[in-house]
Amino acid sequence: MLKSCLSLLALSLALRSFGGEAVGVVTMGGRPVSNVAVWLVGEGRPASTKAMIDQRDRAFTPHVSVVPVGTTVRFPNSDQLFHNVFFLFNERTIDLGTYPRGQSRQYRFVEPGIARFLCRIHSEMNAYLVVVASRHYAVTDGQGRMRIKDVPPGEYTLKAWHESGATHEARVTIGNGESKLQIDLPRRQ
Ligand SMILES: [Cu+2]
Repeated sequence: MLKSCLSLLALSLALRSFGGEAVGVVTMGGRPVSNVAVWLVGEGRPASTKAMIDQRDRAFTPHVSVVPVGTTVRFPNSDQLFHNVFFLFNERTIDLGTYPRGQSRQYRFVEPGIARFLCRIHSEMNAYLVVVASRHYAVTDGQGRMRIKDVPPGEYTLKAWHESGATHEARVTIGNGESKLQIDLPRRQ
């Protein structure tokens, strides 16, 4: 028992030292900016997962999210009123319908692209989903900070996207431990 515990501990330490971490602050025109999608394209295949965009207080939450190709996204309605969910994705328009609190719809994204979500009832509601061929991604927080954990050391193409249309692309090297990345997006009006 003790022996297997020790070997588990050794394994977890080995795994920890193997992984790199990409950290940084994304700026736009020199100022930290939130809701920027950041991802690393390398050799690892995307691992599909499950995600959710909630409809709450007349807003889609989160406003910006990133998912790997193959991911199924749920769209529950948590408000006391009807919402509609439709989105534009790779030049297609897909309408998931209009439904009340407690109901949900879902959709599986099988190709990379950027989906823009809207509600036909509340014109102020909008959100973005960035579907990427990557398993290493993040969205910047309110201070523009991002952190991508468990990245195998190696060469990657770093990509970033902001809803203003600003993008960034660069080759980066991720080492063991923390690798600091610097991204300054061009300011768009
Ligand atoms: Cu709505």
